[in-house]
Amino acid sequence: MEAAAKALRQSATGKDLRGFIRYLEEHYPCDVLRVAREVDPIFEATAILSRLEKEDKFPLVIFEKVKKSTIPVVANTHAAFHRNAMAIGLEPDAGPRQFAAEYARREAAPIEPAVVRTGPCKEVVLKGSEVDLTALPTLKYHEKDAGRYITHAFTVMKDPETGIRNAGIYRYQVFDKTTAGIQLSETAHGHYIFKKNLKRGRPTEIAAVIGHHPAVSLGCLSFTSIDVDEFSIAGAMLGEPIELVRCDGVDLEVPANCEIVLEGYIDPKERRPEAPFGEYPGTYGPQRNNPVVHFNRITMRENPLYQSSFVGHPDNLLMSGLTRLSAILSTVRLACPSVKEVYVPPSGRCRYVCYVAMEKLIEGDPKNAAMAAFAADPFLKFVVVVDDDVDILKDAEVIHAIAQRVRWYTDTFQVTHARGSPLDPASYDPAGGSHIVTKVGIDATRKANFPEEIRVPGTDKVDLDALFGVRWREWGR
Ligand SMILES: Cc1cc2nc3c(=O)[nH]c(=O)nc-3n(C[C@H](O)[C@H](O)[C@H](O)COP(=O)(O)O)c2cc1C
Ligand SMILES: [Mn+2]
Repeated sequence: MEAAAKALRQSATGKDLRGFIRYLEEHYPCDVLRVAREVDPIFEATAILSRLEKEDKFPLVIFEKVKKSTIPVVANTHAAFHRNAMAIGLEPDAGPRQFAAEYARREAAPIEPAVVRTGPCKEVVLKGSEVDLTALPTLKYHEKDAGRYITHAFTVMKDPETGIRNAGIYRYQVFDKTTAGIQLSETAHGHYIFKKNLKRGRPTEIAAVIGHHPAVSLGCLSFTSIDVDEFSIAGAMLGEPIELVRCDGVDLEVPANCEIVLEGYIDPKERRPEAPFGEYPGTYGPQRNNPVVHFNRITMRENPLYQSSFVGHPDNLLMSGLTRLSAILSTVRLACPSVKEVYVPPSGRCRYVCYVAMEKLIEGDPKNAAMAAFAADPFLKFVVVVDDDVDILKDAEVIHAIAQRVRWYTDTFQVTHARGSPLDPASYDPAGGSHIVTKVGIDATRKANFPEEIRVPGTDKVDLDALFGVRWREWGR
């Protein structure tokens, strides 16, 4: 019954980006704001988003007219938690726990994509001298960004060893009509695929896919093995097989119902300075000599939408945080069966910090759980393991457990020189974009002989309404 209701709710949200927007405008009109007047892609669009954020407002925003482009920009798709929940068939009032459970359920039942002959993303084909990245309404986001960026394209590649498809989101700095810089962090499969081709002296073919239903982006961000095609997980998130069409310029397949496809290849030899760029930690990612992509074909819908992600803001952070919980949990539970749940709190930018709640049945387990979390997710730097009566959605409860239950000398461990994110502002050489970091695990569970904690018998049985009527509820309002 519940599964059928979810499927029904989800199919109402559409199969593609425009379908999702139509659904929101019809049922949740407050969730969409349109800007009809012309906006400057250099800081003006992001100033509007940033101002909305200051006011604690996270609607999806459509910039209908961006200076020097005919294509509208769809921004902030993932910035509000409830839109992520709705995208995978949950009620808008679902919380992170329900999201994590539903995401894990779908991830465990992948739906293979289906190749079809053609689709909407092929309505317009641009090749040769018609290829022009500068005609896209790419934005300049933050003050010191090196240029205009494509931030919400999931890039398709194929592993040269296995032939298995890979999809991940990597930023592109637009250099000119046909070239762009790409940042393949050491945390991404895309980096390994590029390196495998590099060893063989071969270019890496890519297709950058822009604009799809948010369930597809959530699926592409699944923290899965390099041997799993993210499109099979994206299908599970969407509740139906992703229809793929073959590209004509590269040996790759892309979703038929996306908005824009950029086809090209990464030159194995060429490097060019890319960035600074305002990144997810809330600091600028440093300039690095990054690979260069040559684009030689663009296909799109007749009146395409361009999707942007506001990196360093909830639009980007939520997407990346929610999609890694299931992989961390399953790895940690493999190591320690009595682990109950995991969370990557927004206070850790949904990337660096992980809380693990467990029923401690065996001494020593908390440290194994922390090691397993580090093995699962290279972004993690601090893992805190607590007893399962601690609500790990609340930072204050976890800090309380650290304050009360940790003997630093025996209950923590550190691993130096481990692989982390090259954007980590506390890496060994943040200005040089080093991905080498130190990881710290903390066992904040109660230890043997922990003093008994105070409690008042009968608290749960007190009926405040019977005692005070509604008056007690007024306090603190
Ligand atoms: C909006 C957004 C931008 C991102 N930009 C990058 C990026 O430029 N480089 C990168 O390596 N990862 C980036 N990521 C993170 C990767 O997409 C993520 O780690 C993904 O799981 C990588 O997939 P892969 O391991 O299959 O390559 C970004 C994520 C989001 C949500
Ligand atoms: Mn992958």
